[in-house]
Amino acid sequence: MDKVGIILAIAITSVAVAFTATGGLGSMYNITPNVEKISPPVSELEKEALVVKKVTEDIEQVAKEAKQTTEKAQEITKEAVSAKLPAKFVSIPKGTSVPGCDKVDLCYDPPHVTIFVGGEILWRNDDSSAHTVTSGVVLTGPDGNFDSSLLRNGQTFSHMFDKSGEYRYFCMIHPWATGSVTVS
Ligand SMILES: [Cu+2]
Repeated sequence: MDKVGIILAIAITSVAVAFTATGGLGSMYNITPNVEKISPPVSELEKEALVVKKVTEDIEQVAKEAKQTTEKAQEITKEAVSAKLPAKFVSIPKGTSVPGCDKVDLCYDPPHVTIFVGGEILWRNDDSSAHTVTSGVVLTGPDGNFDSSLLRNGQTFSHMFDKSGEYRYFCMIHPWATGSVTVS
């Protein structure tokens, strides 16, 4: 039974009880009933007690369900918050295709990012030349953790980091361009 149902049930019960207590239509119109009442199986008081007991049980049931619903909602909220942290953004700025960005450590901007386990990084190529975001170091080459392949101007690449550690990456076309992600 829902809340409205319970309120209705209480209202109807109250009216019925009041009606019976005052002697029904007979007393309302001050007419003495000339037909003997069919003797009820239980007294009016017992009937009333049963109704009150039933309503109380219904209210307890609704309260229990409401508590369970609240707990479930809190659980879902907690899961949603931990599951979807906003991605951190890294730009590949204009000029990364020309050696020199490495001198000021701005071939990727920002070049070093720290995130939590489960965090995501989104790279976007804001340069006119094509670049890659390839995990590994120039000396030993790609390590296979992630690779954007060729990103043209305006294209993006994202990667979610499930394990803690230090991830270094570089551009396959312009090897002076390097960056890193620290996952803690
Ligand atoms: Cu490049």
